[in-house]
Amino acid sequence: MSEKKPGFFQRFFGGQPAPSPAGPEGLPDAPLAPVHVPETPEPEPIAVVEAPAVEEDLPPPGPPEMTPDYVEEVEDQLVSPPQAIATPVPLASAPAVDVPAEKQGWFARLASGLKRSSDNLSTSITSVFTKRKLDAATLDELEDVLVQADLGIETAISITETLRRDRFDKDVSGEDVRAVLAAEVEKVLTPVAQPLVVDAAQKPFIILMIGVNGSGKTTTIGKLAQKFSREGKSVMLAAGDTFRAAAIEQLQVWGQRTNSPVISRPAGADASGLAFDAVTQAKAEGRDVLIIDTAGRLQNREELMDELEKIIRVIKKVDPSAPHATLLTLDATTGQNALRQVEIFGKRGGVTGLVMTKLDGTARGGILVAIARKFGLPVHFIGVGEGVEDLEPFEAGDFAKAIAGQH
Ligand SMILES: Nc1nc2c(ncn2[C@@H]2O[C@H](COP(=O)(O)OP(=O)(O)OP(=O)(O)O)[C@@H](O)[C@H]2O)c(=O)[nH]1
Ligand SMILES: [Mg+2]
Repeated sequence: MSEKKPGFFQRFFGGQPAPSPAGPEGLPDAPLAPVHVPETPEPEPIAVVEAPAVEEDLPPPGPPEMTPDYVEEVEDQLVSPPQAIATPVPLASAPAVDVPAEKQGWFARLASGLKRSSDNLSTSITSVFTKRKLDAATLDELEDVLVQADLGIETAISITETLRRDRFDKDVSGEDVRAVLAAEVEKVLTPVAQPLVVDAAQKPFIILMIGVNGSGKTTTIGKLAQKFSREGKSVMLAAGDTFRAAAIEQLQVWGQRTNSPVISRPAGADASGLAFDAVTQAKAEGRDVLIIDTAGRLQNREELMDELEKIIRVIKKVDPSAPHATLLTLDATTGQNALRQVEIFGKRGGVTGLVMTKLDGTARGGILVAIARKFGLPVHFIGVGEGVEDLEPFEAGDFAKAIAGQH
């Protein structure tokens, strides 16, 4: 927490996202041996179709017209799992997990990541409060600034009302306002800052990762696998984004980096079937944690949300208490649309907790406050970079200070 090494700090301090170590497919550019994807014995006569080309920023196409039989069979004959299960990627040649040479103190990293959010706020606050007594016009201006920072109207009003009550007609400095802002943000975030508790009684503890395209699901899975492995838990990953071969390979790379076996099927296979296989196998092997990746889907694509419900239904057939955590990844750069994502994924996917990614270098970090206030869902982690170490448990006080610019 307290060590602070300037090199890494410098990377973030400009408020820009760190230079991407990612390759064209968003894969970490680590010195990895090429991933060998073994021939996978087909458990069922599953038709494998060519995964259609998907634009990076568009939602993947609807579920391939295939394998309904498989899932129907799964739902009907739950007593007998598929005869053969996809083979995990061999781990013998997996390289050691890389740890960044420079690791900066967490608060400094968060503060520098949120610098664009806090700078915007600070500049606006300073310009509103230079040489002015607190009057109604100033409070209105401040309210606009806070709303533009995505904090949400309720939080904006609550901050201006506190100032109106305590400081009306008095000299107020930008620093005073930042202190009230930090206190209010901390008050909103404290109830949602909850750690992800892995219940050891659940073997495996099943985590389903969901969210819109590119929100950081697969990367967060890699980071979580690293964290759990470090804690001595045995982790298995499931490549439930079966739409794209690249998505499966991306998870396999994370599996190698974290020494976690990855259950996969060829691209185009049914995601529910894969989830079924993975839960069955993780149970059979007595794994502590199973993390299931899913394809990115926009919340307004009905058929894709239907598919998500189907995945959950099939997981429940193997373990009615699962998924034990359904984590929604939210891209902090998205802004207001994140509110819709939480609402719809919450209803359709039964979200139990949030992970906000890409808080490094966004000017829109304030949205987390609006989300916390509106939904009250636990926020477990925040991501501040693409590396395996760039995931931290969410701390309300740190976040509040960082966004208010109280370094
Ligand atoms: N700067 C930064 N980049 C991140 C963070 N988390 C993920 N990324 C990057 O965001 C991009 C998308 O991440 P993925 O993990 O592939 O996202 P996804 O949700 O799995 O994407 P789809 O599978 O396409 O839906 C990659 O280039 C990641 O390296 C973060 O916390 N900070
Ligand atoms: Mg992905």
